Amino acid sequence: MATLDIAVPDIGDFDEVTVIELLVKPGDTIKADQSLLTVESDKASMEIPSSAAGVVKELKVKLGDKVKQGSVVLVLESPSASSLPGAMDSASPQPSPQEEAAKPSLLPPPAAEGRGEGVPVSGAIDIHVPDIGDFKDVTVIEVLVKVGDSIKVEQSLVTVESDKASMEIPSSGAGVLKDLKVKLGDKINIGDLLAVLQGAAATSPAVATAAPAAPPAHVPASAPAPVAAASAAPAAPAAAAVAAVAASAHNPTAAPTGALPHASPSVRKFARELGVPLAEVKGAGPKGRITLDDVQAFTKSVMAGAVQTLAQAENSAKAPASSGGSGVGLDLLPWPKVDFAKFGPIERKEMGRIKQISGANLLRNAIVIPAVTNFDDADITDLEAFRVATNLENEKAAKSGVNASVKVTMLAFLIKACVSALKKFPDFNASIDGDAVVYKQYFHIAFAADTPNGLMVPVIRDCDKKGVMQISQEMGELAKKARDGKLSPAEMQGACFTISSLGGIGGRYFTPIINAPEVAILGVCKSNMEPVWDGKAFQPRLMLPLSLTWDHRVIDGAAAARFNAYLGQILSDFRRVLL
Ligand code: CAO
Repeated sequence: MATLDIAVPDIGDFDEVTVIELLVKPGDTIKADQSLLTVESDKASMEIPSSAAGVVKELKVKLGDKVKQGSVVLVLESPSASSLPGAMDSASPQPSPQEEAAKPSLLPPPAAEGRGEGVPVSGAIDIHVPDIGDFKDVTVIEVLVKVGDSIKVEQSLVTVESDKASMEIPSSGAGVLKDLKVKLGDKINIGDLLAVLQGAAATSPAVATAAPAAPPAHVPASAPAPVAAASAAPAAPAAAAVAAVAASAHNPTAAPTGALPHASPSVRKFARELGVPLAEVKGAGPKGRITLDDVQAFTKSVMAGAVQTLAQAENSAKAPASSGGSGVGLDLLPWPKVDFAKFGPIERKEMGRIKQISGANLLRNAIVIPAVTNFDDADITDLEAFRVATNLENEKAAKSGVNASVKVTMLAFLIKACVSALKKFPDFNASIDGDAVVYKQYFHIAFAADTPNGLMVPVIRDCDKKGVMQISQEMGELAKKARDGKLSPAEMQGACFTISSLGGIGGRYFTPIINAPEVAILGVCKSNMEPVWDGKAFQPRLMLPLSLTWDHRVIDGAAAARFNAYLGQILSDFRRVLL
């Protein structure tokens, strides 16, 4: 059994191409001419075929590697050594440059003499479809230029597609586009007139007149197409085009990982540079093909927070993998575009950074979490009396120099009460992580702080181990830091549960948005003296409105009602915290 190194064949003048897909793995039995991997340049994508049959012993490349002609991509155990181009007996010496030059090339011959390389051309230049190998009747799926455009040599004019490949057809000359001879959907073949330029520049080595059809460029083991040309000869763009097309852009049946998105190589490259997951982009082109505009529109939607990529949704929401669904964007209507100035005077102000960041997070949390809000009231009459009395004592003590004055806030009591409730109802002190729920055994509580720059959410750590006084003091310090814009990222991380208090402002109830990956948030509003029936008579009681929003994936409605009721009990008689 011979061992063969399978190398990248001649791929025209593509210096280096990137491996974007591996189509085989060690142990696979492959046939001669079977596609091994997909490589891509900015102009074309192509599959690299095997020049021999056998069993894959070792892959020599991985995703993202750059390869060029001659790069060994895998080692094959083959029952019979192949002499086909691209296969090298790894035990045998490498051919000399002279031998190499004498070998048949995969390319058509270099541009015929007298085609005017570098010679300025003025007047009309006919641009024909170059040699595109043995592909016939390829469809124009994208027109990249328009009449009046200034065209450079090798600038892509149209994108064509067959069932195996997509590629951009470059211009072999420079000048102003006078006439485009093809339109979307047209079928074109080698030598067809593509465009007419008003020339004022040099032509490339490629044909500026109809190119004679050359033999196919790729290297099917069954039908090699040797052409007597030195492989060291510079490949003309037309030749590159041949190599690009003849090697297929994508073969879904061969790809173990599923189909590549339907897009031209340049669009794929653009998407890769931006980190856009093409598979999640909806193509508006013919047959659902993804265009440059589609990628740009998708990027804008993600940046605006209107759409999440699948990875974002998975990372942030940690949606259970078993939940099914495609996870693809919400396909929302575009945001209404209104010229407000038409209706009256306006002033436009850019949104601050904090608002932009928190806005995107709030939107995600509002959309992704199945949230429900329960409303309740807690009787804090006695607690408020105790708080006021404590503050008076503190003030007195501070005045007499016994200790520094710390103002005890209702929010600090609420934090202690919530820690008790979280201990009793651990589902509220949890986070979703994939298919699992993580239950936290620590009690870090966040509170929403209104600042001139927007909403900030600092975290008080280990509230179970701290007294109301210490919590009040830390809260005051963190709230000041938030208002001064001095909170560190660490001071806003690690929370288990958040409290948002509008008590100092007013209102009755609201529906706070859960701060993912937490699963619940408590909103409190301004307490009011209300008549409360005690079974015999109405009594004036100070009632605190509670709004508890919870994630229905982890918490049930009954548990939420119990959580609120328990909070109410503690707040009405704080001694219960000790029980
Ligand atoms: N009922 C009645 N009065 C209340 C109250 C309540 N539930 N909560 C606070 N108060 C009172 C306080 O006792 C204080 O009164 P005094 O000045 O007479 O003592 C006054 O309201 C102001 O309190 P405060 O709001 O400054 O202090 P706090 O400790 O209650 O809250 C903080 C601190 C940082 C949470 C708060 O300043 C804040 O930023 N709240 C806004 C939070 C927010 O924006 N949430 C919305 C998020 S969703 O968009």
